[in-house]
Amino acid sequence: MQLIGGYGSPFVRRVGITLHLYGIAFEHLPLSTADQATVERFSPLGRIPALVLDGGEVLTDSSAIIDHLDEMHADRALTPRTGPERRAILALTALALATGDKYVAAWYECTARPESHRWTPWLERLQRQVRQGLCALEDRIDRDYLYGGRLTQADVTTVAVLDAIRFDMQDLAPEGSYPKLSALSARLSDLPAFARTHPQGA
Ligand SMILES: N[C@@H](CCC(=O)N[C@@H](CS)C(=O)NCC(=O)O)C(=O)O
Repeated sequence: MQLIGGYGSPFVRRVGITLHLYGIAFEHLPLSTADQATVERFSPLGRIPALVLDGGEVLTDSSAIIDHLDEMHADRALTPRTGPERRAILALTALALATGDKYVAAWYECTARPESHRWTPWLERLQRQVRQGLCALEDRIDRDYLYGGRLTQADVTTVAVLDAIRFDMQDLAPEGSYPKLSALSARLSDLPAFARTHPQGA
């Protein structure tokens, strides 16, 4: 299996963490979206992540990839297959993913668009949405985790998003903000799955 994309992307990182936690061997190709021609060999729109399965089939989009990994490793799945727990964990994961989407959009707004073409009210809306997402997630921490006092995909995705924001756009989540999410990230950063995929080492 090959995972395409660098861990600076929270979407790639959540897949990398999940692969490590499930004990699945894989090769990591830390390509950036700037490596457009190479990424497009795997992913028609040039987006990351992509996962090349052992038979050569390629999956794109972190949620589709993780759904496949969950199906293969149902005994360890970080999202239960059915029931109210599944609904709650998917809802929290969706909240973290939406926060990640808004952070990535804000980051492109600041890095890809020439300064003369930036529309400040739009950038401010994106930044406000990132903060609102992080606040909502902070409020949901219960017994050290987002759901049920144990590690789930909601925690994996939230920590991938928070760490990426802190790595790239520190002013959206300065030191000392979101104390419960920060404690979760600090605790999980000791696990090899998180340490080996940190954006700092990407
Ligand atoms: N919903 C997608 C989002 C993936 C995504 O936004 N990837 C970014 C990098 S962080 C990307 O490929 N951007 C380039 C583009 O969309 O053209 C997922 O969960 O995988």
